[in-house]
Amino acid sequence: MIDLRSDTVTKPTRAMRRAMAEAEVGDDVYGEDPTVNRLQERAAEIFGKEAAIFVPTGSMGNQIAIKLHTRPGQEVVIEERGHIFNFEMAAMAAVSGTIPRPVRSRDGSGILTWDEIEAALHVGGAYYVAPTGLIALENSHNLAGGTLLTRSRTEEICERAHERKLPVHLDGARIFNAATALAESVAALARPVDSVMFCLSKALGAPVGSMLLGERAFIEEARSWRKLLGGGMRQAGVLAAAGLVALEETPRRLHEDHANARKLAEGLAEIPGIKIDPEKIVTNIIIFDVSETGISADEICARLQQYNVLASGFGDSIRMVTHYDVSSDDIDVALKGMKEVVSR
Ligand code: TLP
Repeated sequence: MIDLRSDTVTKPTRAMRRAMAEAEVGDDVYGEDPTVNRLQERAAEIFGKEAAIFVPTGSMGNQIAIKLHTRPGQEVVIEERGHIFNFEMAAMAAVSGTIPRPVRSRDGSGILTWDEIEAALHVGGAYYVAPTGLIALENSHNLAGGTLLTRSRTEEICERAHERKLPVHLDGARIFNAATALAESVAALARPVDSVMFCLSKALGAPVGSMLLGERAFIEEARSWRKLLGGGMRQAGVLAAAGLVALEETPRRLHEDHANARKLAEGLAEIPGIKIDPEKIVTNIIIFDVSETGISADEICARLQQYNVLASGFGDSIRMVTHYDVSSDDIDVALKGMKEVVSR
């Protein structure tokens, strides 16, 4: 199967499996797992942040950050297709007592300007309006099609937010893809934000795990919330070992996934009824509208399975995501399948 549903589907590499088998472990609830500790130190070093904590999922990392930055009754300003708003259930309400203030990006890129954010803020206004507690950014932006938040835009947003004493959290589930596409370091992209979450289990290919990074005191508090939410793992070093390999080895090859995604987008653009601008595909996520094919997205995905290709339908659109278990030849197979499915 050529699995383009997500980059979460990758299987651990041989190096990861070896590292997992040989990992030195201890009880991480006591802070005694040497491999988890090494992963946390290494992530903090790479990102230039004071501290990091290993969490089971990206959702838990994001939600702990929201919990720590806000208090109940506040709003979280977020782009309307943001993962935190759309795919983490109502966790910000259930866990933190906050509600999202979704904002549309006028240019459709999913990347907000400061003016768009500012218009949605409630800071120091009428007492009967829910105050803004946090601004949540996403880089790359998943549901907008892997789009990029540049370093300068991040800096501008954070500078203005901080002038208003508002914290900024970055959902950097795929920040290594963003860094690769922008030719920036992840540290440069994350420098101005108060906290950043990134996933080891997405494009980097580890089987499980994400990291939350920020100031030391913030990460200390995050440890309590991770435990409260049921994320206090014990000999988690077996997972962290794969995460360390993912962190050290995978970033340098992400450009291959981006090239495969562009190739896929260029091929899709030639299929009648598919709407996609290949120029806009800059990382590993491709989202394209299929409404003019006369076949529903779900039906196209179901028929694609006969060609051993898996993709996900989202309304009128299909999402395909490249990763290290998808080769350039697999892209040819997927394109052939799409052409036949749509023209039948
Ligand atoms: N994204 C998944 C699905 O939930 C959509 C995927 O297949 O892309 N932030 C971003 C930007 C994400 O894309 C995801 C997962 C998360 C957070 C949550 O990570 P997990 O699944 O580890 O909780």
